[in-house]
Amino acid sequence: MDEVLDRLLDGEPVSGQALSEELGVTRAAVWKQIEQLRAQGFVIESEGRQGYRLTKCPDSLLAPVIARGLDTRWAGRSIVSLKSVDSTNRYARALAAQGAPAGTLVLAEEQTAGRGRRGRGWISPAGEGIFMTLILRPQAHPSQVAGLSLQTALAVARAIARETGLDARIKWPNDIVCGGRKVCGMLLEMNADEQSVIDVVAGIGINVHQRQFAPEIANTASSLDLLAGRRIPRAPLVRAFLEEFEAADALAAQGKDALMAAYRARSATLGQRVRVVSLTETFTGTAQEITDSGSLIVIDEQGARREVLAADVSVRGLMGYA
Ligand code: BT5
Repeated sequence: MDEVLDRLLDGEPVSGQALSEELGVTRAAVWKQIEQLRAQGFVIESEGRQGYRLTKCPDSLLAPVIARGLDTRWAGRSIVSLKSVDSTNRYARALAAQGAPAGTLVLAEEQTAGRGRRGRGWISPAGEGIFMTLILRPQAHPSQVAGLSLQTALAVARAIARETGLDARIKWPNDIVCGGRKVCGMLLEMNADEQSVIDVVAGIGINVHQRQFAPEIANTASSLDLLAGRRIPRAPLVRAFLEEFEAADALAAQGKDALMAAYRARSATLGQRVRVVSLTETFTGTAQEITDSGSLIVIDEQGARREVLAADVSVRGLMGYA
């Protein structure tokens, strides 16, 4: 189906005969694929002798749609687009284990067991969001991969801002907030031995078209459509993310300072009053910086410098923390 769609995306009419010859399949097979595309909302006119012409593309995440106009060297150069999957991170880890190259992107219309951090879930209704995982193969020591999470967050925030005009901000460690609401969560998972990283999967869930949310997130979550006041198409946002990821990669290659400066400019947390809730304690302070290992440094009320790694951090003025 991908090849037929790719050919139709050229915009020119193409005959069933030409398609069947070019792709080496029967005309009946071509017709079947055209019907499958139509069932997914692609408007394909049959213009007599001239053949098939694509006149309307739905809000699709199929690989050829994403690939059209994608301006990257390696990110998203191979795309696996799934209708439904338990978790794109789980799927991508299996692909990575089989040797999938860096830059392979797994996308799904729906997740039936989307994962958050520490055993939590990610609500992933069909057709409403972007659920995707990028496979990375950094040449790095396991202690250095924290930078990848900053890079991913920066790329997503910039992509959302670029495509929607919203002021998308990064809430440490892995949320993107717009208008004080969570619109995106990220989950990076690493596969490494003691010496080196084998692969990292960067999973990203973005709320795009939702108009309603499950009761447990109704007060904290929103979607890009609701916040922007218009329908945000998903494919351009996926492309923007891939392009911004490569741009952030180039920044990271210049050194940590360059990446951190760009990150700081998009942070909802750094420089703000925060409340830290960990398994063992709760305290308030001012978020100051992020260390190389990815910890948040908070200066507490007594002026002590505290390193926060695994905790929930609320930012004053955001999501109900007054
Ligand atoms: C995250 O975890 O925010 C990371 C979410 C990563 C999801 C992506 S989707 C593609 C890839 N494949 C996967 O299986 N996962 C990744 P955490 O910070 O633990 O936040 C989870 C919490 O956010 C939940 O306990 C809910 O309270 C809330 N939540 C769940 N679904 C949400 C949604 N769609 N929008 C906003 N908040 C949500």
